[in-house]
Amino acid sequence: PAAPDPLDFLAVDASLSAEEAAVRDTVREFGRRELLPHVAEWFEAGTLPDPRGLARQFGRLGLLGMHLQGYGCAGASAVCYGLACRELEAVDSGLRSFVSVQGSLAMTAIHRYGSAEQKEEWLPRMAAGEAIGCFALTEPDAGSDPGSMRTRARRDGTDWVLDGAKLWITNGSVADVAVVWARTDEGVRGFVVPTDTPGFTATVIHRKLSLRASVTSALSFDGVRLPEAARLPLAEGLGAPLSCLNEARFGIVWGAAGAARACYEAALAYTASREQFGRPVAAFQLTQRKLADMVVDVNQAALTALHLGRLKDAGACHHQQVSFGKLANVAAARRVAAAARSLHGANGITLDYPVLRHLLNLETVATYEGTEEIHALSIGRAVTGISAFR
Ligand code: TGC
Ligand code: FAD
Repeated sequence: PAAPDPLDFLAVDASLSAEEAAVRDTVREFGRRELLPHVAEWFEAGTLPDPRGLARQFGRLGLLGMHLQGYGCAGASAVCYGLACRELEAVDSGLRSFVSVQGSLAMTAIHRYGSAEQKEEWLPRMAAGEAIGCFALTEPDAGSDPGSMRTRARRDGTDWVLDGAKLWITNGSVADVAVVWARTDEGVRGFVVPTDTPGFTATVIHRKLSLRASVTSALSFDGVRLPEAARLPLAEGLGAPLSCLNEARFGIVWGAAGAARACYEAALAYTASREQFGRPVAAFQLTQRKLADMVVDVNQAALTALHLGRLKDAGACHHQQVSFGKLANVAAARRVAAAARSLHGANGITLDYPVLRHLLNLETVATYEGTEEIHALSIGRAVTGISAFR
């Protein structure tokens, strides 16, 4: 057998089909050409300077709602979507987040729970990147426990009136449409809210030290009046938003593998060229231990992602298995990014190298879409049959 490729040690990518490899190569090439040269600048500025331009570029590549069928969406397999997430997050978690929020969250909510009119109105434009969506579940006092949300929608004749606040909403200030989850007398319901509706305001959150190449916002709803046609007719209860989260979490399983790979590749290159004590840093046993641990983490993460992708394409991926992937791969990526940063010495604390940027981003990735603790408790509940959430 051939010696392992240092950049794909377990030859995980060798099992990809030609179509899957083509998606990987297209997104990787796009990321390296169009995104990577600018991303440190965006991270330093703490924003995405041209979210609409970016959305249109993602749309042209078919990355928005990539796994959805019809309405101008690519109808790709779960593995193809995962590979796209992996290659985007190898550049920066903020860019994968942009695609996750648009496709896995906002578009999936409309595609799965929307009326024919809602789908026709929003999905083709969102797939093309002509309209940007956000997904508003988290509130100032309801994060891990979204079932305690306070945002409320009450009926007023044939209309609904929405009052409340959401926090930490990716793309909230640049969105044309917000999928907002609210408590009603009938339980949790979802609403498709055009962001120019009177009473809707979005404010950018500043001073983030993580996911800086991403717009994060606070939303407030002050008597936002909506017709019945704005309610997602098929969404009944908290299970509806949670089912959308599974889609985004699946993308994160792959994305974290991409961030880990990028940090490992940076460390491998850096330690080969940096010399101390008359030898490349890569020659020291302590470095090789770190590199070996990274190889294990990076390849196990890639395997986990691909396995879950194959299960998902077979219609057999349970949300508790997605929790496994999110917990395992984000933890692996954090270990790899921390070790890679240390191997870069002082250079590792700058934006000239990607390692600290990834490590900082991964603090968010470990927090959103269910914290580490939440996924641990989901797995704990699955294997014991006992809920330790409350
Ligand atoms: P629980 O009683 O467990 O469940 C309520 C109903 O929902 C069902 N369910 C799920 N369905 C589909 N997928 C899942 N993952 C599901 N988890 C639960 C469940 O079967 C039940 O259905 P039914 O018919 O029996 O009523 O609810 P709980 O209140 O005990 O909460 C469970 C818990 C803690 C796991 C859940 O609340 C949770 O996942 N919390 C974390 C919240 C979270 O992840 N928020 C993310 C916000 S969006 C975001 O962060 C975007 S970041 C940007 C980016 O993605 O890049
Ligand atoms: P809390 O829920 O307050 O948790 C605090 C700590 O308590 C954590 O360590 C948590 O694990 C722990 N904890 C909580 N409950 C338990 C328990 N039962 N047992 C043990 N430990 C527990 N949300 C959206 O709706 N849409 C978005 O687009 C979005 N984008 C985001 C972008 C960024 C940059 C960030 C940082 C967050 C984003 N979020 C978004 C919010 C994100 O989903 C929440 O931050 C996350 O769900 C955690 O909620 P919290 O921050 O309120 O933390």
